[in-house]
Amino acid sequence: MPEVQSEPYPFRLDLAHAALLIIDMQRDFLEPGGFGAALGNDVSLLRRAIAPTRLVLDVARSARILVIHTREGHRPDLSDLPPAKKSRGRLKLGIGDHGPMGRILIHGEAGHDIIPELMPRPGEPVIDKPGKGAFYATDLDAILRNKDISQLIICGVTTEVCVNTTVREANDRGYECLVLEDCVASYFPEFQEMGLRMIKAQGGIFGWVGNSGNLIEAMAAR
Ligand code: TIU
Repeated sequence: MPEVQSEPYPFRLDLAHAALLIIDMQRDFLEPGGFGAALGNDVSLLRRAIAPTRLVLDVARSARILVIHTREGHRPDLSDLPPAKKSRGRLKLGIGDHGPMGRILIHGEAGHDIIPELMPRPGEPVIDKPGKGAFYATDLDAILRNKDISQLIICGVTTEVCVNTTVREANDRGYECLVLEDCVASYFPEFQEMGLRMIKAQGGIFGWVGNSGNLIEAMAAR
């Protein structure tokens, strides 16, 4: 079994039972005019995760590892949007409102789509999630169990919000998570650092933290 250099100790990658999970690499978070920008954030901080994630995606596809993408978003009639989420932030431009890339975080709108650099291929499951965690109100757990997956390699945005929430949900469900630090990103440098430290502290209380180079090296050596 290839060992991926990571913290707090090497991650033993079981390729037959591993999936790559790419979280919410959507235009609404990574491009100007979307939800991330509406929250007052500089989206350029997230874009540094694109190139390394693309490399990992290519390697996973070549190795025939299951690739799963997620998107945060809501139905056009907003019936799956909790009023508390809709009102949060007292935003001028919030979820469901009309922005430069269509209605913000709404299924079918341009901004809700995954960025072109990481566009899913046919056959790669895309999980539409109404919450921050990818397990809440989705069929992700069923898909992973049906495909006998027990390990998740995690990329995506943002580190302290949807990535951390998903890693915690996955950990409680018995999955082993390897988070690639250069393939996840935050609008806040201090949350990037602390979001990763929270995962790997206390003997890897939620999982492991490595990087794209460690993973690609381990897979090449196998
Ligand atoms: N605002 C923020 O940092 N993130 C989100 O709202 N969603 C995700 O992290 N995907």
